[in-house]
Amino acid sequence: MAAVPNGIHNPGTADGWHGVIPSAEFPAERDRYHLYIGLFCQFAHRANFVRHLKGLADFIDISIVKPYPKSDEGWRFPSSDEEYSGATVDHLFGEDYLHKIYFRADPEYKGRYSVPVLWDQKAGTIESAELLRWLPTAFNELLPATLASVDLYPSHLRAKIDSITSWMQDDINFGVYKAGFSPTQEVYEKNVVPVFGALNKIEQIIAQNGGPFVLGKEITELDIRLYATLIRFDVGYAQYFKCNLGTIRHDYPVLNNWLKGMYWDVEASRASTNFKHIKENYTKSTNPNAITHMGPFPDIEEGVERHWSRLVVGGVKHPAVLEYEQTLPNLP
Ligand SMILES: N[C@@H](CCC(=O)N[C@@H](CS)C(=O)NCC(=O)O)C(=O)O
Repeated sequence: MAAVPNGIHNPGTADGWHGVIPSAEFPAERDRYHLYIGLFCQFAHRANFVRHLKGLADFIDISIVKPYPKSDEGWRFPSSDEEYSGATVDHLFGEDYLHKIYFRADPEYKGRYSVPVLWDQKAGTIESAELLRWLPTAFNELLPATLASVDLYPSHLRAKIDSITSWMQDDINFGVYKAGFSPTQEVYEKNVVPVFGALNKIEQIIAQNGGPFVLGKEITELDIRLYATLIRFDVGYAQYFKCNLGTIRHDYPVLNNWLKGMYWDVEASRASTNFKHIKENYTKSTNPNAITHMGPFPDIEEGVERHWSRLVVGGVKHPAVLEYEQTLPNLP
């Protein structure tokens, strides 16, 4: 196997890989890269969403781990594409565990075996927490103009995107995990509050911008980050992460309309969403009797309101939530 270039990853450590496409080491090429994901994972979802939105499915093939079981050895591939609907065998190497892909890149690797992984068939792996920042433009030189021009981080919206990202990541995207993995009652009660403070704030921002996207008429990376978390909210996090001071469908009319619009109107959303994988991930890997909740029904509601001004802005009125919401900055 080729040596991993300096600065991309330090072999024998727990560090991730930090390659970027396109670059001298990693040029944009059809069929060179392979994406490993789990359909349950909101971070992997971002990459798969971009893959569909930007028409990259023809350029980057995909393998999908099963949502459970999860042991110290990490995620598993099914033994056939029929074993668990939506999950696939490892199309590249036929491995049984995802960690074996990491060890192919670095036999002494000491870190986590997480999805997503973008495997470079020529040089090693690239796995990057920054995928959402560069994947949307990575293959632009090979794409038709209609797809190349879809810009999720346009210069005129960057100040707003950066401002919202600074708290949305902590309070919503990672916030649900902080609440869900709280070790004590006190920590849980502290951690669950910012999730809803930030949802209250986003509810207002979308209403101000008039939809259908967070910042108005243009879809941006904010919509992808927020979608990957909120499509899991009522069906997953509200139950197993105890994020239930409210639900999207009951307490957030604007966010719910945004979510429905994303799901029903943006094809890349539906193509990348699998509710069974989302619900069975935590319940079947951590819950003692592995019982998965049936509800809520339906997974996502229908009927997108096209007249955004008809929506009444909602929010969770818990005093601690309202107090936290006041600390979040207004849009620049
Ligand atoms: N570096 C990744 C981390 C993604 C991540 O945390 N994935 C979770 C599933 S949602 C995972 O695979 N965890 C396995 C583990 O940590 O052992 C990213 O942010 O893109």
